[in-house]
Amino acid sequence: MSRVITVGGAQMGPIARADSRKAVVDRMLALLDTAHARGCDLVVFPELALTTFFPRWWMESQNEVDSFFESEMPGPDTQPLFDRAREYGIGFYLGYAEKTVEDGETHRYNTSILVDKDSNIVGRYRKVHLPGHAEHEPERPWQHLEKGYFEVGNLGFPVWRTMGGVMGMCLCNDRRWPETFRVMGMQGVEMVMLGYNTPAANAVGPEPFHVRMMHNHITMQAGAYQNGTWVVGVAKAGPEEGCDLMGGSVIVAPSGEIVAQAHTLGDELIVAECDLDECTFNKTTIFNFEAHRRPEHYKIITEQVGAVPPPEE
Ligand code: ING
Repeated sequence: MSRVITVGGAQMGPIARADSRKAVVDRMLALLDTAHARGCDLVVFPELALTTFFPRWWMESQNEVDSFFESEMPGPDTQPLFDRAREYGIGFYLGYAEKTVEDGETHRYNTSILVDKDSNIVGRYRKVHLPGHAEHEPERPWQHLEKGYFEVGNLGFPVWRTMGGVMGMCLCNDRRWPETFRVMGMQGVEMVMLGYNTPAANAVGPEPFHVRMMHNHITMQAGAYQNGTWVVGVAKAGPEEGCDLMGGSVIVAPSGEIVAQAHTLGDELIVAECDLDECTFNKTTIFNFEAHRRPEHYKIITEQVGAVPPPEE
């Protein structure tokens, strides 16, 4: 028995600050058309896919910051995406900046949604691991103000039974933290979708590009292997407003093998036939959690935040 879903990773090239939502959605519709032509059941778009990566700038005006957020999803600009996906019978993952009012309070999250083949929003995730800093650091070549523009996600790392399997989501920096994949692994996840905006260079220190690309891939390969799950990681890539973003979008099998990889820094669809039953081997042998995990020895992971080395001699 196999449960194959054909998955498309819809990498996107640079989005300019001045690009309209319509111009961006038109590019996403073109990627969706290609995905349909290539028989995709599910498409994964990048993190913050509707706008340029705006946390790279310090903005005093909340109104200016809010111009990069969506107050409704779908809204007039994004409805065409939902309509075309439903016409094609394609589910999709979409990363965007969410502005929402809950109990009279306005909240802003770095969010992804999972939309099923009937265009119903069946899942929502709000980014937990916000990298960078909250205040303006003018000495940086570019800012990374996710801690200032977004709240920490309040939904945890849920999974959903949809698209014929157990699906999970995360966003960008989340992939660097093994806890992200393990929490979903503990819920039997079979495919983790994530989008990312990752600068090709480190703003604060020397780190060769090939090392950063290795980090990009090993985090997703390890997450896949150690939890017996597929991982689909999709970049917003290319030279965007003076900041080079890395590409390297991949589809990773539960074995940890990369089965599809982008080779450009532009709008590019990568496709793989993903058999969710390939998760079973790792989940029932080497990573049979019930048989092998020893949580009584792991408590420090949830009870402590920072590392505490032993006292100096
Ligand atoms: N971007 C980067 C990421 O985690 C980063 C930020 C890059 C942090 C490299 C540490 C090292 O891929 C986002 N948006 O999280």
